[in-house]
Amino acid sequence: MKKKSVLFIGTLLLNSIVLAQTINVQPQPQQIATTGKRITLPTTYTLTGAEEANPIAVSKLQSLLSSQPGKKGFRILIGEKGDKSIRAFNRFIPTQAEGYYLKIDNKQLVIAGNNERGTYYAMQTLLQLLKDNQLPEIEITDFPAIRFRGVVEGFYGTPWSHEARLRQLQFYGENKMNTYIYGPKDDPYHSAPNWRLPYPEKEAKQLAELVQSAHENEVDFVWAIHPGQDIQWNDTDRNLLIAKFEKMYELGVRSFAVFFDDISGEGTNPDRQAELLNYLDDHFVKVKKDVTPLIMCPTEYNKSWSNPAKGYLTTLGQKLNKSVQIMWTGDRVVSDISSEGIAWINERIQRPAYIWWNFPVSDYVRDHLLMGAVYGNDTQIANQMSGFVSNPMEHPEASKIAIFGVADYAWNPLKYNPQEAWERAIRTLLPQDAAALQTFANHNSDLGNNGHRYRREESVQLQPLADRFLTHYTQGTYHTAEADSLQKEFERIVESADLLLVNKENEPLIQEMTPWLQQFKLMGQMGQEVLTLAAAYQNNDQTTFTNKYKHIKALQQLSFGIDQTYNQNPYQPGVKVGTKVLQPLIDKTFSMATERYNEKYGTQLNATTSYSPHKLVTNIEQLKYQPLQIKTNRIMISPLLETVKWPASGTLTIELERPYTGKNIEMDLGVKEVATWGSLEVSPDGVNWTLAKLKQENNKVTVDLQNSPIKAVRFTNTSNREQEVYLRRFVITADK
Ligand code: 14T
Repeated sequence: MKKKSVLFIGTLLLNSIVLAQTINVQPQPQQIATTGKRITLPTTYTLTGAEEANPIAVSKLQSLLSSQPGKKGFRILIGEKGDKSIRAFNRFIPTQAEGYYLKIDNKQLVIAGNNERGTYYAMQTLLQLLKDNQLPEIEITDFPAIRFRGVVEGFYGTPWSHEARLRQLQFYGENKMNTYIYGPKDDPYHSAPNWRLPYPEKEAKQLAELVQSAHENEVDFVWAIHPGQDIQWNDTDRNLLIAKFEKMYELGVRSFAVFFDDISGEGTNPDRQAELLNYLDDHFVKVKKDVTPLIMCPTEYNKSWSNPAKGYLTTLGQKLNKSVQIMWTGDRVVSDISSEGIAWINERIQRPAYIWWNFPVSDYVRDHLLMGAVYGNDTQIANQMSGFVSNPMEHPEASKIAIFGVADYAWNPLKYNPQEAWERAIRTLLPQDAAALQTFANHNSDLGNNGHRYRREESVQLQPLADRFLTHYTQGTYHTAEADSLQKEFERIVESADLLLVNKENEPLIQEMTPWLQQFKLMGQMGQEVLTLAAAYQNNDQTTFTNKYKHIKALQQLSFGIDQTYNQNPYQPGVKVGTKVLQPLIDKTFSMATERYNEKYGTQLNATTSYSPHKLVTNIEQLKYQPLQIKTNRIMISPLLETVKWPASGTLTIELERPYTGKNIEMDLGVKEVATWGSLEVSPDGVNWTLAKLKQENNKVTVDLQNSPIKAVRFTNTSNREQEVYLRRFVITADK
């Protein structure tokens, strides 16, 4: 008997502990009050309001309840403000659109929305609260701090697949995001010149399906058009635009956006842009009645690109109908939103900005995965923005860590905690292997050097230890205790990579991550072996040193192989992991240990860690980190999206590992008559140089190498002034 009661008290205690831990609503509600008690979902109940309430919410509710409603028992009330069913609770319903009131006690369940979407969000909260057929006794008053929250598929690169988009829309609904802006830069029917054409049948059908799915998840599907690159400010193009909108309307689209970003020329004129948008607003949006307010992305969409003297933004602010939303990425293309920054833009556009946050988009650092926390945006400025949408990576599942954070931030910024949201996101995405995913994400969040100079924290907990170890090691002391702690992390990395590689909980996520997981595992192994190598040197153990050295060289080759095989886009090809703390730690330790060994034993082991056989050498800052790609008999420089400011006497050299039989060189700098200011030279040995004879047709330069031996190629601006060019193509073709 006695035993039993102890057990009983034990269970009770456990229950309340479990309960305290499990009330975790995403995004975090504004107000939440619990008694600590739990109730079991009853089998006999009455249901009031189902006919009037949001049908999507009602059907979600019904799928929870096993039996049909009866005439007595537990009371369930559902409805929107003003409905008879929930009249008694009217005064508890928040006044904000999409807000809701949710009450659960042992007699009743009240699901009351400020509007239909509010009721739906109350249902999403209810679904999260339900665990093992039990609900907490709870009262929640909740509403979003920011009116529009979501995602803009606005990146360059492979657009998301149809299936991926369907999974996204469900995820947005679950996380109380109400907006998906469709604007993939590489959809030809979104941008120039095909924006004028209707979608082909297959694409149209899929878009209609997305619109339907968005509706079922209470997400506004916003279809964006990007006509600025070639639009003519005449009736023809205006009518073509309206006709395209009509087509999209027929597919079910009820929300529209017009993007004027990343264009040049006539399309950038703010008076014309405002005229067109107002025309669309007056003759399309207002006529249709069921179309939501227009959204526009301006050409000057960030402060660093704005030119106050020319008044582009103030013109939009004055001329654009007040109902049109204006997007903004902050002080720079990629930047976090500050209080001063948002005040600056709002004053110019005379309305609260609609924030386009360029995170976790990785189209300018495509070799990295950005899996870190969402942080950096001011948490006190919700009332100064009309919307907050995230531009994600081309990897839809991997982007969900950040999207989850954005959902939490945009719903309730005052309660937002970056680290907690990040951990909850990881647990939600991969409950069984959350620890492994967290290890991976922890070491894969920074972007590395990049043109936008946007950086993120990475390996935060490990960094002090890594720094200490390196400082001591540089001074000549190998701290065994420090090395042991580092070893533990490398072990954890190898284990995490293996667990994730075979994980079956979320296959689309694992599939996206696989090349990076393989690289992560190799990095973990390399870390372990490098520490052992350094220890072997300390112990004067030459045999172990030599063995580990060989193994590390092999791991470096394998890693280089992955980098050259997967994710071979033309911009930042390859697969990089742990670039902020771990890889530098491994590389520096390896170099120092090997140099010391060479010195002590008179050997000539290669202490460098550059795995590429060929090298790019330049005195032009912008090009220093441009990767080289090697494909069979071709060596090429990755092209750049933005212009290159090539200074006078700026030189770019490609040094080959050894002399090859030269076939030809192709170069496209996006300009004509390159020979008037630049010279291309070739060298058979890296010492003696001869001027190459250029053949140029339009922007394309070619050099016939006529099978001459070739060890290096360089291009120099020999004029006395800066040249503005594009680096579109630079390829050396050579045999053996
Ligand atoms: F519309 C804008 F708000 C915007 O951010 N446009 C693009 C966007 O599609 C892209 O994903 C993002 C990140 O790369 O930045 C903008 O694209 C750029 C930015 C540049 F600085 C394209 C070229 C650039 F040189």
